[in-house]
Amino acid sequence: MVGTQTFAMLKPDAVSSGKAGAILAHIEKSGFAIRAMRMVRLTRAEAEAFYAVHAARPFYGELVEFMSSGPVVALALEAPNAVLAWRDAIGATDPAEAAEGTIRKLFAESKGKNAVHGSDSDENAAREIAFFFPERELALLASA
Ligand code: FUP
Repeated sequence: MVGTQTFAMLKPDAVSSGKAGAILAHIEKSGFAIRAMRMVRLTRAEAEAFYAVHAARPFYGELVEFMSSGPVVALALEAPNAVLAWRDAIGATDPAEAAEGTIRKLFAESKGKNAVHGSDSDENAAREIAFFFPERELALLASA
C-alpha cells in the first residue's frame, strides 16, 4: 500500500551490539506497526544489489562490506505517511548531526555504522520491501 508502508532495517552494528530489541520497542512506541520482519545475513552480492544506487560513491565498498558483515533485521512498517514519518524518526545519516530523540542519535555509532536504514521514497519503499519480502510482492500481484 503506497503511502502507508515503508521499509526499515536494523543494520549489523545495531544487531551485534544487542540493541535490536530496544530499537524495535522504540519503533512501536513511536507509532509504527510492524507488518513484516525477517532477520537475515546479506551476502556480499545481495548488499551490492540493495545499495546499487550508491555504486559510484567512494564509500560503496565499505558500505557493502559492513552491510554483509553480520545479520540485519528487515522490517515493513506501517504508519500514516510512513516514508517521511520513518525518516523523521531515524534522523540524519550522521548521528552527530541527528536531532535529539531520533534513533540514530540514540543508538548509532557513526555515519557508516548508523544503526538503521529507511527508504527515501514510496517507490524505493516498495522496491526494498519486495527485495526482502518477495512473497508479499507475489501476494499483491495475485490479488490485483
Ligand atoms: P540515509 O538515506 O540517511 O541512510 O543515507 P544515504 O542514502 O546517503 O547513505 C546510505 C548509507 O551509506 C548510509 F546509511 C551510510 C552510508 N554512508 C557512508 O558510509 N558514508 C557517507 O558519507 C554517506 C553514507
